[in-house]
Amino acid sequence: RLSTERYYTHEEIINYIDDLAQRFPSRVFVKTVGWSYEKRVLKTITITNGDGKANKKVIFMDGGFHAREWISPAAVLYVIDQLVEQFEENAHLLKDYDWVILPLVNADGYEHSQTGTLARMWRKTRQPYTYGGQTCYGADPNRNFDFHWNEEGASSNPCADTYAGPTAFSEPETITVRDLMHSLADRGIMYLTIHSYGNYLLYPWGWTSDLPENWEDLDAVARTGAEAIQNATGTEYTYGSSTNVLYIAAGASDDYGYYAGFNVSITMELTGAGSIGFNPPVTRIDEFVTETWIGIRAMAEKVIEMY
Ligand code: 0X9
Ligand code: ZN
Repeated sequence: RLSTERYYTHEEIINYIDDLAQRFPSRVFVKTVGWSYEKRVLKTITITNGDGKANKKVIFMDGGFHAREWISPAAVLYVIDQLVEQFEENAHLLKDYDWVILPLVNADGYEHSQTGTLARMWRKTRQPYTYGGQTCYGADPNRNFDFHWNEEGASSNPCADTYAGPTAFSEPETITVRDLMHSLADRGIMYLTIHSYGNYLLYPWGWTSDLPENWEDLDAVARTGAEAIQNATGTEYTYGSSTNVLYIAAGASDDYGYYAGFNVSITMELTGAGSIGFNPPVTRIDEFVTETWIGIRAMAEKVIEMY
């Protein structure tokens, strides 16, 4: 079973999903969808109810965009654990929907951030960019998408933490997410991308303060998630459009997923306020991932009722 008592490495994450596919061959499928810059494998796990029906609607979820946000892949693994191991009680989430999950997008950055204190706060990917004789590493994967790429809230400086990259989709990791999105878009109802921290449920747009056409639906989904968490644990989540409740930042995956055709697109910024920040102690992983699952389950139930 999944351990919520420590943070997994990239290799452990891959082994964990591979093992589930071995144990539940009629319901769980693992697929190689790409490779990181440093050639780490990127795999999705698709979770179904095993009825063999093709072309169901899809919830697509990812984690680990930003290297230092360790609680994100941990929370995504917990969602996988619940959908697979607690199948009976979550069967309603898989009746008309398949879940496609990429638990760790930025595998290189994540591994780098596990190499010691100096690297702990790493955010970006690890592809080197040379600039005026100086080499800086990585682009911000959440500024690298080709929708209003490199506009507000993104940097052209390769040494900046919000570097948009030399071009849109300069990073193999974001190409992987893009291709997945396009392959799923015609069945894609909800895209969920898990970050930390700050307790936010954010929906498009993040490149403008304007709201998309079905913003009332997006608001209802985000509110449902926030209320479910508040009722269960008392933790407060703020919900609204990215630009209006957090900050403007263009070229992110949430805007791209919505633009690509997902009806609902949500960035969830998990708990970890104050001194905990990006570094929840291992003793609190369980508390945070359980709380996250409550919110995600409630949002999925709402989306299933609406779409
Ligand atoms: O800035 C980001 O990429 C996200 N926050 S984080 O602290 N995890 O880096 C927020 C992204 C919100 N979405 C858009 N601005 N489109
Ligand atoms: Zn993030």
